[in-house]
Amino acid sequence: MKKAFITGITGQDGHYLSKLLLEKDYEVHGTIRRSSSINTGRIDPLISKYQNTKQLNLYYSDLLDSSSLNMLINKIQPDETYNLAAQSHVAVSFKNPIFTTQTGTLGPLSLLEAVRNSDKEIKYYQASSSEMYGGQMKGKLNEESLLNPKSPYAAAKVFAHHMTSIYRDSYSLFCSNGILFNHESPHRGETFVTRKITRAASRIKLGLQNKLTLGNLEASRDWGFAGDYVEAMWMMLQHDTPDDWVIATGETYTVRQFLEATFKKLDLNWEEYVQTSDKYLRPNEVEHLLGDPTKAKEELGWEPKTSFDSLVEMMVESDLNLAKREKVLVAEGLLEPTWENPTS
Ligand code: NAP
Ligand code: G4F
Repeated sequence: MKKAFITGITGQDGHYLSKLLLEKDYEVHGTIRRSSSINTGRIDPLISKYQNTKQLNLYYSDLLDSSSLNMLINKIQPDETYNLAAQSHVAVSFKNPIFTTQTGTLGPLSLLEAVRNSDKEIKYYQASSSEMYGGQMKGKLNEESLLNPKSPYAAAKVFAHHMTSIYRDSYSLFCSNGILFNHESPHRGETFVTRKITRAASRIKLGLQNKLTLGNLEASRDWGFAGDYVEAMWMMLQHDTPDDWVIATGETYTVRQFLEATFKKLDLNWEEYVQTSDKYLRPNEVEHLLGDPTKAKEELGWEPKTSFDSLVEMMVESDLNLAKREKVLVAEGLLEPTWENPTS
């Protein structure tokens, strides 16, 4: 049984990756952070399913606590390590630049050091990001494209990206970077734009919300499905040699187009409900992202399986079900009605 160590297992990708690896009979070890409210919601079904086995194991840790990372790598001796943990919200990285940078730079470096100092050969995956490109190029971005970070988040990702290749080249370690373009799902955090839109539109449909406030509607992103993208992470660590790969769909859509597609699925006209506010504009916007996944297709045999339309459909269906349950709780007086998520 192979062992995988995953940081950020409670996040969107942590959910899909741990599910994939458990289905492949891996023993999965993941780190969670102490929080005043329970933060394992996304993986609770997996915790229930595997509670009587030793296949899923969780530990308190933090990327800033290098001693716990060292201890865990030594104790678990994983075959594969997936570093998914990060303060992953670009807009928040401008508000909390030091935490974002410390987590995004010292975190991966501490983990790389723990891997380097281990007697066992451990494969390492770094969650790199298309944000590193900065979004000024209109053409398709590949592994050779210039990195031009525009936020504390992206600058930290560039550092970790380079350190991953430096450790690969300097110490002959099996370290790979997955340069993933935006990927979404029903498990996407509610403050990222796609999920903010599908959640709000579903609540509007059921009368639980009457407006949606967004920032820049003209930004465009290459949006794929997270379930497809975690397969690429695993494929990278099964490849003969470590390297860097772009994972994307090769199509880009604006926030406005995502809005239109979502509201249309619910027979609503988005223009009646959506307003914009400077509150959601960023100090330095990444305007346009479009990836070229040719290398991943040719070398890993990876291709996206989910279309833009199917992704929107999947997210709307899930959020409509969530809104229906919320409506019952509000009707029974068990939940206070809220008109718009104030923190999104
Ligand atoms: P996510 O849903 O925001 O999950 C982030 C995870 O990191 C959560 O488990 C979070 O824990 C954990 N975390 C945050 N700060 C931490 C710290 N200091 N120490 C330990 N754990 C910490 O992100 P995601 O969408 O799954 O993305 C996974 C990774 O891929 C991230 O590194 C992200 O930057 C990168 N990425 C994402 C995309 C995308 O479009 N989704 C694209 C490219 C790259 P809590 O649950 O306790 O908050
Ligand atoms: O959904 P977003 O917050 O994602 P963003 O900034 O592209 O970052 C995500 O993808 C990266 C990969 O490229 C990851 F590395 C990163 O961790 C994260 O997962 O914003 C997408 C676009 C932006 O241009 C933003 O300005 O949507 C625009 N937008 C417009 N109104 C909004 C809003 N974004 C958010 N979050 N909230 C809004 O109200």
